[in-house]
Amino acid sequence: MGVNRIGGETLNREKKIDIQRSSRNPLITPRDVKPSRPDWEVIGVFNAGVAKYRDETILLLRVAERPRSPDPGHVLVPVLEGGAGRESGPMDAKTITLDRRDPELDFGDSRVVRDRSGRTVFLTSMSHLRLARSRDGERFAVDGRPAVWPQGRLESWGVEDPRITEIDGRYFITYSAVSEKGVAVGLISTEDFADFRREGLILAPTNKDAVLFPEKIGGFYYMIHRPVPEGIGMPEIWAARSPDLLHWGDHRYVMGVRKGTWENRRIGAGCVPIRTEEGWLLLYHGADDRDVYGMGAALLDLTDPSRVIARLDDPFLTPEAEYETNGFFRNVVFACGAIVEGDRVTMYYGAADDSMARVTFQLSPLLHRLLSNN
Ligand code: MAN
Repeated sequence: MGVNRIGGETLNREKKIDIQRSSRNPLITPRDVKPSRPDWEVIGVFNAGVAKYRDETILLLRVAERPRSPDPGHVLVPVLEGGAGRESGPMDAKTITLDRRDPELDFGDSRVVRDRSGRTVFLTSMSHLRLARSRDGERFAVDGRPAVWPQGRLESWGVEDPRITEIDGRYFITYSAVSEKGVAVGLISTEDFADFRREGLILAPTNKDAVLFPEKIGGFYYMIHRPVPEGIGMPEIWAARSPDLLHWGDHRYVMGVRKGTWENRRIGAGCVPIRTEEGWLLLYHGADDRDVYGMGAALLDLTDPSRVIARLDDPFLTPEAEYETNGFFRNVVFACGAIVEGDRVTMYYGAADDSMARVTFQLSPLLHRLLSNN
């Protein structure tokens, strides 16, 4: 594991973090992805996990699909069904038809269907995970078929938002397992992105945005996760540790939303923490009460990652480009992974719950900003 240095320059408050959007953005759009069934359409390809495998950049894409609807007055909701109580094994796809005029239902959020009390009763799409590969990190070939398909009744609404952490030569994928029972965190591992081994659910609902650290700290594996408390508390960032990647405990509160700011509604981990000499750099997402999602940065203690050393006041990336401000769910930049080579970070992110894009930037100015208290 390489250690990233911030170099010998003096701390400079004004040092600009120069964020370069790729001129090829958006890199992957729904048109580039073949639906998993002929009667379904792909409506989003976003929030991909990222890894370097051999000489290729791998994206594990979240592909959201729904049954094609001939009639705009009806919403066709995809769900998977299996035998009663079945926790694993193949599931059959089923379509539920909902009437847009149904007074009991609220279709105001493109992502979900809510009942009158505000509870989510369906998702409008179902996600699976699909591989895309690239040699230059910009031009991707997307597989024709799913790599990870939802399995068992606790994934009957789909699998979403994977993060990939390489630990000792094996890739561990944390993801959201979504069903009517809630959103839980699942773990899958692979050595070669061909065979995927299911390790089971590691956190019960409601929890999302879990990322594993790439190495053990003080003899334990560490994870950042994001419980979604109901009633008391907010969706904020926590840490936990484990002796074996499967059993997690010693949960600690790490950092929270900030009133009156771009991140007053929710925050959650984005990319796999990046080890630097100054601490673990956590690139995370935040959203305000208008659901505008940006990317922020914090520095966590190297030996106790539940301790925050520094945190930027402002997001370093906000939705500005057309493909970020317009899409299936507008005004979203949401990163699940990055590749770090020396001082250069290439961060891949979902834009507007619609397509994949990337930015590049240098680590050192970001660390300077963090360490000079913004
Ligand atoms: C939220 C959004 C959706 C996602 C559901 C379930 O509504 O993040 O994109 O499908 O949660 O995880």
